[in-house]
Amino acid sequence: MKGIGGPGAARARKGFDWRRAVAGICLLAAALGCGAAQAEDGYELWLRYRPIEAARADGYRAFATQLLAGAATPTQAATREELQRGLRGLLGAAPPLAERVTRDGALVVGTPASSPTIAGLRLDTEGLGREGYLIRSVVVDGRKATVVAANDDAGALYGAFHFLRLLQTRQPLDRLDLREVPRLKLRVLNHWDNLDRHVERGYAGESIWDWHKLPDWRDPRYVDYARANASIGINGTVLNNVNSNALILTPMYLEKVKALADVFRPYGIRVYLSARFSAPREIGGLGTADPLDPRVRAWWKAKADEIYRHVPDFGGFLVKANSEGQPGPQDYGRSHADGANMLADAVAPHGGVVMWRAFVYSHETPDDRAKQAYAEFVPLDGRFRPNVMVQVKNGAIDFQPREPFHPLFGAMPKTPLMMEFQITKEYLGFATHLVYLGPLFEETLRADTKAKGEGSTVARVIDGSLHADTLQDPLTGMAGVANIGADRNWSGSHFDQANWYAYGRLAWNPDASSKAIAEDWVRMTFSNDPRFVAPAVGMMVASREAVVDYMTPLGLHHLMGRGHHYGPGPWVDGGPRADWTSVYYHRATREGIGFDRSASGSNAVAQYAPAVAAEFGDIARVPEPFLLWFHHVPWDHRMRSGRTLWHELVHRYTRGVDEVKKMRAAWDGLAPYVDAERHRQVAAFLAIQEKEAQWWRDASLAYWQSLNGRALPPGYAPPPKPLRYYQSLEFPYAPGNG
Ligand code: BDP
Repeated sequence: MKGIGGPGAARARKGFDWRRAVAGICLLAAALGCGAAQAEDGYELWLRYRPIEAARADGYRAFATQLLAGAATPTQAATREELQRGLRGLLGAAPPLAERVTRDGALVVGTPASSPTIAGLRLDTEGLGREGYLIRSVVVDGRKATVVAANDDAGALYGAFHFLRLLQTRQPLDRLDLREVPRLKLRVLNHWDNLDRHVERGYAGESIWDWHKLPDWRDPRYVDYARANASIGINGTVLNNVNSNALILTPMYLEKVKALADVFRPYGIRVYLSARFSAPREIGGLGTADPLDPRVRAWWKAKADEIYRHVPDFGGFLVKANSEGQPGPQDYGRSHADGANMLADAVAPHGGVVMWRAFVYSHETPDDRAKQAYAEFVPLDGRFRPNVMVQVKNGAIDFQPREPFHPLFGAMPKTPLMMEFQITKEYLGFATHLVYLGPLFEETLRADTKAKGEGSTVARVIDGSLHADTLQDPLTGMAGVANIGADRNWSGSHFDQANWYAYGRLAWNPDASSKAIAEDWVRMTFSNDPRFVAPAVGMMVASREAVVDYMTPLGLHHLMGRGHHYGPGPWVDGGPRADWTSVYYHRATREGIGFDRSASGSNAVAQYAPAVAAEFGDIARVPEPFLLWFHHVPWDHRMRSGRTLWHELVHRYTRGVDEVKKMRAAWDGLAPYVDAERHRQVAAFLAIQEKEAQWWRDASLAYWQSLNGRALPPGYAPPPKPLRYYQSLEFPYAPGNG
């Protein structure tokens, strides 16, 4: 590769015997089989610092002949340690530590305060903030060097991970001139982890937080968790489920929370908690949780003070209120703003924030569920304290394989809105389906709300730039519902690690390309061999459309099994509430299918900006992927392909299954480039995915046929079993259920 072995490399090769010596030791170790025995169980994630192939390694060593990096603070120490670990793994040895640049090829990492060399370079660090960084090829005292510079230790840590990524993905290191500043301030994971270690919608084993043994036993895994997050810029973590338990706020648990916060702090990660709104009653001995009651306000203030005594940099609260049976301010006739502001006032003196969720829909409201968050929150625009963010799911229903963007984006110009994505695949096949979520995240972020004309993307809503005139220097952020558990491979499957990774990278830069991110991840996690990279990225990029096709094509949604959401259940009806059934969402009859949200139906389209509403509300103009989301359509409706709607549905279900077959074949061909252990598990999971994709197709088609009485178009295999077979399947112990 151009650049790696430049003139500097040749010079460096002449001078330094330590590298040769180390290379020799490595070769010997490899010959003796050391290292080869290491299990590839996925634990190392994308921080898998395997030796760079010999032909290139020398070129890279020329850019790491010395390491200048301080260790005066815990973050600096963590940064230095990561660089040493990474370079040792990648190059066979960590470069010697130095105080001054005395050779070509030094790596200098730090801030003007931590490094006299960096101070002397007088780099333009203005505008980098606390977390941004520069990576640059420079000359120090006449010698070539690479500098990773920031204003603050946190920025230098992020820059160090980026530098390692350049090696991991085999990028050239000469003439570096990189400048990175995160676009969003809060980049947080939401763990839906309960105190009994059950993870709601978790498919990777039990919670990684071993509450029982904390605070005395701090599992070393917590450090690896922090490293992985820091490597992708995640700077916050909400430890407990939004369906919260007030016990987390009791002194015993706050000791445990403190222990975790202490582990994460060097990695720039703040801890947040989900607060149960009724805590003043449940653990505070008060008779009420009314947010306007002075005793309640005083209780939360004292509770916040207590938390900050344990965790001085506590991030703040996440709250699910008056949603799906959770307590909230409406229990006392107060608004969401009253509730959020009360908590915001309690944490404000300490610099804390409140992330108040907009995922609300009420038992009492008979209106289209898709409309309810907008109806409740838009009237409150401008009524929240500046340290409140309203956290909005990407779509108006619930993390479906495909949803149009949530109509709240663009509709609250005076309130900071935070994106909430679901990384765990509750509705996308749990851990066994290979579905790369990068394209889903990207599609939402790039969607144009048209709130202020063309180009008013969701990304610009959440980064604050769209509403800069009505919101000065607002909080900005993104939340991802974590897919992390105690499984050895963290995420339940090897490829689900990519969803955690992509989430972090997009939270850092919401305009990044999900395909480019997939490529980085593949190179770091598996192999840089081009014969592997292109097909693996191809599988990932195609996988999202495949799952939409075999589960919920053309805008269908919420058709999965009741409660656990595993497998197809388009026939689900009855039960406690209509909007927890499938028939509520698809409305299929003998004549047609789909939810009419146009002006002739629920008119949910009117919640979008006029230009978007006109498009979504017109059956002739609506993008076909959203057809049945917004319209009730006759089975004979003519699609853009020329097929009837019924034919098109059959075609898409079948295409989805075929795509999974292609993914399987592609993966089989990749065996030579992957260790057997990971290859085998991915292959087995793909086989499960194919079986389940087929099941989704067959069960769905059998059900639609029972309503429309139509045969399949010629050339399509009929479902092999009768509908009643698919309806008879039950999964009382499917994982992750509430
Ligand atoms: C739904 C989940 C449920 C969560 C809820 C939420 O099924 O387990 O509690 O969202 O986001 O997706 O609060």
